Amino acid sequence: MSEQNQNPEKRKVVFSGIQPSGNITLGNYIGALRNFTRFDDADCLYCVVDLHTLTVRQNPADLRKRTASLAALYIACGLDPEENCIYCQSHVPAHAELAWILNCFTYMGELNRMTQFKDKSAKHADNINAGLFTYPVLMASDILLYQTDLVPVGVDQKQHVEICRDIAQRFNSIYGDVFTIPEPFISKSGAKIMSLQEPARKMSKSDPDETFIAVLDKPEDIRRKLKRAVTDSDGEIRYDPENKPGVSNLLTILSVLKNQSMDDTVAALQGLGYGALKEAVTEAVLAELTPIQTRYNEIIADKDYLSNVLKRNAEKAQYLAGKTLRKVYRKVGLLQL
Ligand code: AQP
Repeated sequence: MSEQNQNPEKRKVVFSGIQPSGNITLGNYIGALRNFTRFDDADCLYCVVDLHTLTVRQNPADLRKRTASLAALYIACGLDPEENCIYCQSHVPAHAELAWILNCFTYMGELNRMTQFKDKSAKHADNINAGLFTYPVLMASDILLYQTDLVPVGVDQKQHVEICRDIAQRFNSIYGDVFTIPEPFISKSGAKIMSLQEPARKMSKSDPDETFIAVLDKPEDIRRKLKRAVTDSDGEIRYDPENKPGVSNLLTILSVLKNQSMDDTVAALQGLGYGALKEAVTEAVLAELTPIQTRYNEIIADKDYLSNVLKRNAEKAQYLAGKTLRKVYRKVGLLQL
């Protein structure tokens, strides 16, 4: 265990990031973003991980737009940028610099086991680049630069937090207590929201539009997509992810957004049909997203405000990251002037 982990006085550090690789989905929101506001007593850093998106070809103008949009969305979801360090990954060069060092402490065999690499290689068979393969190392440096204790993520990112821990432990075992060993923070329900069209698959922002609800979708689009969500033919409202993935996914969304147990959620719908379930989910989604969209529209309209927030917080992140990076450089033997 590292020094930092053993010090009970130290305020906890929370770090997480989301890629601006598409429209932020209800899955990203429930699995990650919604949990970001839960750490009142910690020092929180929330990064727009734009470098990660380059593992897949991006349209440059769209990427710039989506990066600013995601930063605005962080704020609109309730993260006060005075209290939380909201910044872009590419504005803090230490992320890429530490990633190089950590690449030299990560084994090909470990990276080969990453399920996201396998999934994304299948999805982008024409562009299986080295960045896609070493993605978890960049993610490890994102986390380790800030001596992070907790990483709120959806369940699909658990394996990446685990490899980050392995890399940190390996480095610490050679050089002493350099990195805090982070823990994933994964909520019990909603850690994997499924596609509306193929409920056996995760909802993903880079999938076709009809498969997900975007946090910034118009109400009429939300209604339409939920109306068309795939269910099943037995007609019974019951939570059974294996046999009834579509209905169970809708129930999960409803129970999380209403802060209600699954039993209470199912009980409230007894005797009703799937139409009523979809209507209840639609109302819950609109109630959650409408105020976020209103705040988002205000924030995104004020370009100066957003760029000031990003600039100020990038400086703060650069300072914090620089401390860890210098220590790492010193430990591995790079000459410092
Ligand atoms: N369907 C989901 N349910 C719950 N949580 C989810 N997350 C992603 N999808 C779901 C969580 O959202 C955060 C964002 O992660 P990311 O942008 O770094 O990449 P990702 O996990 O690959 O998310 P996507 O939406 O599937 O993006 P693309 O399509 O670009 O790959 C993470 O905490 C993730 O767990």
